[in-house]
Amino acid sequence: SKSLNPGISSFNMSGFAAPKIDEVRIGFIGLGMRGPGAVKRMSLIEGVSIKGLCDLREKSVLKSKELLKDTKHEPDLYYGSAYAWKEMVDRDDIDLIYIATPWDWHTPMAVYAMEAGKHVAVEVPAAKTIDEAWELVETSERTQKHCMMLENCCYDFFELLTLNMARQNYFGDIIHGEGAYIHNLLDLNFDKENGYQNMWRLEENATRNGNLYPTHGLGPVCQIMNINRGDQMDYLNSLSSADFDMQQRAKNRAKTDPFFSDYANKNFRGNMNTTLIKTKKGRSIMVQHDVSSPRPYSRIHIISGTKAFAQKWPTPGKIAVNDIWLTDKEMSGVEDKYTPEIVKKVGKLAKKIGGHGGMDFIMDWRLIDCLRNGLPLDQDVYDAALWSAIAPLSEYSVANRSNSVDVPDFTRGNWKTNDPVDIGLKGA
Ligand code: A2G
Repeated sequence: SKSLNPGISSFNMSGFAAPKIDEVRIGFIGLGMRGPGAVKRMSLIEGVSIKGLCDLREKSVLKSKELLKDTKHEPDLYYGSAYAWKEMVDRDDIDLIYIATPWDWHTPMAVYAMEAGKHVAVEVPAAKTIDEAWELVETSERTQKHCMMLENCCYDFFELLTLNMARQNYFGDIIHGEGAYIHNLLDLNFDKENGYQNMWRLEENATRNGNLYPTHGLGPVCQIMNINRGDQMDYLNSLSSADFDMQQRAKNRAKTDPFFSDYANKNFRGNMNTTLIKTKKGRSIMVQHDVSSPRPYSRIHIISGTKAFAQKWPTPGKIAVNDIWLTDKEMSGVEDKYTPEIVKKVGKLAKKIGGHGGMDFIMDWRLIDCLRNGLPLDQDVYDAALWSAIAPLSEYSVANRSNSVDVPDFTRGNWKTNDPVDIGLKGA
């Protein structure tokens, strides 16, 4: 398999800067859960022109168009067939395709868009299989188009703060990190009216067993550890608990709704998945996934170094030095000293506009700022491929009594010399 054969990279997209784009012309595909918010946020950013809106459903397209009613944007609308998006992507007056469709469609749409000469911003996870992850890498390298995964958690306030602190050696050597996606989605995943179209997310949980959603927890930890840019993942082990909730819920629902009869007999993925990753430089990462237990939301975000320790959840985030938590006053001092420039610049506006407390806006703003100024994007195709690949690798380990699995090096050796991510820490 390709994952065991590192090969060579035809062109290194890490640090790649595309020619400046004065006005970034965007086409959106997928206007269900995530799309409309992105349309709204992008419409507020200078130097953006929204050219097209696409979804299977006319209703969704019209709803997003409505969000633009008092703005300068007059997008064309695409809907009604499963391939309406191709018509939009084939246009020659679009620079960026923004993809927020079900997971199955992420790679096919991203690849098609890069082939059609467009940069791509794609929701998490960018790929579902190792082959898809390689396809993204090979296509981005060959076409020299950006393929950014929209890992919004890399732009959250405490995550950016700890990244900036790590850069200035506050934590000393980073030894260990933890991330997670722990979010009770039981109701949402079983919601036929307001949930995911055709219950696609329930289907994912009913047919795959592992960490299906690793990127929210991993992204910020990987940036702090310079994964793909100074360090690299080596191997992982993954273990899942049994499912104590989802099949039972499917059985109950099936009593009154035949739609769920199929699901009543499916082997749902376990409530909790825990994956352990070893890096080439000897660090460890733990990443967890649970969307079906009655727990408060958490992405953990633990950074453990030789000099200091950080933990975001339960919020507010805390820092400890010499085994002792900083006081509120000391914490304000840290914030004064280490708040990154990008947060100073757009943090306040982001909080006002919102989107997971502001991080969604910082992400979209930064994407446009990089494209307009011809800067490398913070998340390149290797990050998209690697962070997404943890899902299929975890499935493989879970299916094999948690035995270790090698993690492919999508950079094919370039991790040793790639520069750390910029992300507007020093200026934006
Ligand atoms: O819940 C949150 O908004 C998730 N994002 C998003 O990825 C999706 O899973 C959604 C489900 O309703 C974060 O947690 C940052």
